[in-house]
Amino acid sequence: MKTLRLILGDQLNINHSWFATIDPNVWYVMMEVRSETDYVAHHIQKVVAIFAAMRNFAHQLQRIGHQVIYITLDDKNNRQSFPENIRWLIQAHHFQKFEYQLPDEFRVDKILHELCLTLSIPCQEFDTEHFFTTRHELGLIFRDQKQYLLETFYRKMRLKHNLLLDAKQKPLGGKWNYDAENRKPYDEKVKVPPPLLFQHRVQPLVELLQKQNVKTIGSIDSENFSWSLSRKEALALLEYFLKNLLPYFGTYQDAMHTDYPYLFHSRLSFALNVKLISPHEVIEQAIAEWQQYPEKISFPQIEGFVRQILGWREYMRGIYWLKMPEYAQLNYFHHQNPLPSWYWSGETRMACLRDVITNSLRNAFAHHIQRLMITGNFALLAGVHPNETDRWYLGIYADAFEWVEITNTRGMSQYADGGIVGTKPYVSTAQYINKMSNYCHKCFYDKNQKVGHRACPFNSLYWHFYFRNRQKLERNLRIGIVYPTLQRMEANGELASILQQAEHYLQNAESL
Ligand code: FAD
Ligand code: DLZ
Ligand code: SF4
Repeated sequence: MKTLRLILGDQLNINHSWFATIDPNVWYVMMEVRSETDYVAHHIQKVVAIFAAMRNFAHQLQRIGHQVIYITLDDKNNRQSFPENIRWLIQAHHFQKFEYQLPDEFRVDKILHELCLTLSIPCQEFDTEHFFTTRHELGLIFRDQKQYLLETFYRKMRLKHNLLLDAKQKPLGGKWNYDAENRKPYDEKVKVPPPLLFQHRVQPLVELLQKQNVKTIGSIDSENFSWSLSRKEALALLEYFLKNLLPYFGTYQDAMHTDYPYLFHSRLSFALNVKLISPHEVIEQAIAEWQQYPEKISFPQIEGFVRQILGWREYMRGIYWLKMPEYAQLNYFHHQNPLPSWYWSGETRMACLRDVITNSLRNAFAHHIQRLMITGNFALLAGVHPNETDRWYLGIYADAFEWVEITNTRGMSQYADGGIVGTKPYVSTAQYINKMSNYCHKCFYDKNQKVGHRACPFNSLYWHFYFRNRQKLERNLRIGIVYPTLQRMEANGELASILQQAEHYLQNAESL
């Protein structure tokens, strides 16, 4: 039966069983389409990386003998959306069957479902053979439960996949989670290795996007494009991480530093999310490296890394499929403010935000704590509507795909889901930022002041946030001494001026 198989831009898994045999009746289609370039303003590096990786993948398939139809953005036959192109191909080439791999995104899943209802030929969907869990596994694990704790999920995954366990199925080292040991600021005791940056020439793709008037954000060095764009490069990135960065990954996971945008992070998220590399092989190789060099890689480093991929990454996907589409509407605090326009330029006097935003625009990357405790922290304190925050995160990072972006942003960072993902809102004053970074050293604002012309905005906005959300948060045991402290500040008269300062900053957020 003459069959058309769709491969999406984030389904570049060469080890998928589809590709094990060459079948002259099967045609693969990959397409660059405006429906995907335009659903949000993406960072130019994100679009270029996806297109370049797609083109490499198509060539790889062709080299091993598969038949590939590749529709470029400027192809005159391009209908610029998945369903329109598929309908046209089926008609033009008389395909008798249509097959696709389960998309990771709810929107695309719906589009393909609806398309199949209207086609007169049979359709079949296949698993992507990428994740540890099925779409609905998390929902089954937490059936009938009100809380979805990462820790519970993570332990189940360790047991199910027999990872980092002793012969009695107990966690190696005696503890499941070594997070408490993974919170050091960067103290310069070890040198930060330079990041492994590839050097691609992508000028033709940049010109294509310009000619087609695709609206993008951020900048690109089109002569030295550094993202990993093939499986070979993704494996090299993993190898580099294991040899050079894993030994300090956990220790400095939460650290931030102006000189080192990547510190000891792997930068594997883009390659993982477009499936150039699988989470199974990343974890297997990391564990093998630790087993070979236990004196170089201590147990908390490997446990911390495995937790990110086996725990957080799969957990976020599970929550996504359990809670969408309602999840995308949640706004627990009823926040309505716009995102300050300097999120798109980095032009603010706040050194921490300036550094993270400028680097995000330059690199299409920020590491986890920068996303959570700098840009996310401020947006939540400033009462920004989660739609605005989501749109920013979905656009700016090369690794941003809705299933992992929205759960991290709307859930973990903005607490707009009222505590499905996080057990408390991740907000802080300058004290935390100063402890974990060197940002405050050269800031216009004073990290120690709560009120006054130069008072750090985080210091008053933090108390304003807790004050205005008292009813929703007061009973949350994880928040600890916040409300007793707030009460004391109220009693001694300190609070009124702090709230006034915060009001001033909220009204003038644009000019911070
Ligand atoms: P490392 O620090 O080296 O971690 C290794 C791997 O663990 C990552 O590559 C990633 O696959 C996985 N991982 C770590 N933390 C998480 C997490 N919280 N959720 C899911 N996977 C995780 N990650 C994305 O892949 N896409 C996003 O769009 C995205 N948006 C985020 C938005 C916010 C507000 C926050 C707080 C986090 C977001 N994350 C997102 C998670 C995390 O920040 C990135 O995965 C990480 O920074 C990628 O860099 P890395 O590959 O060097 O990760
Ligand atoms: C993110 C993205 C972009 C910008 N462009 C394309 C594209 O032109 N063609 C394509 O197949 N995929 C693209 N993607 C990734 C898709 O948005 C992604 O496959 C869906 O989010 C998966 O559900
Ligand atoms: Fe950020 Fe405040 Fe520190 Fe400035 S003083 S870098 S605004 S935390």
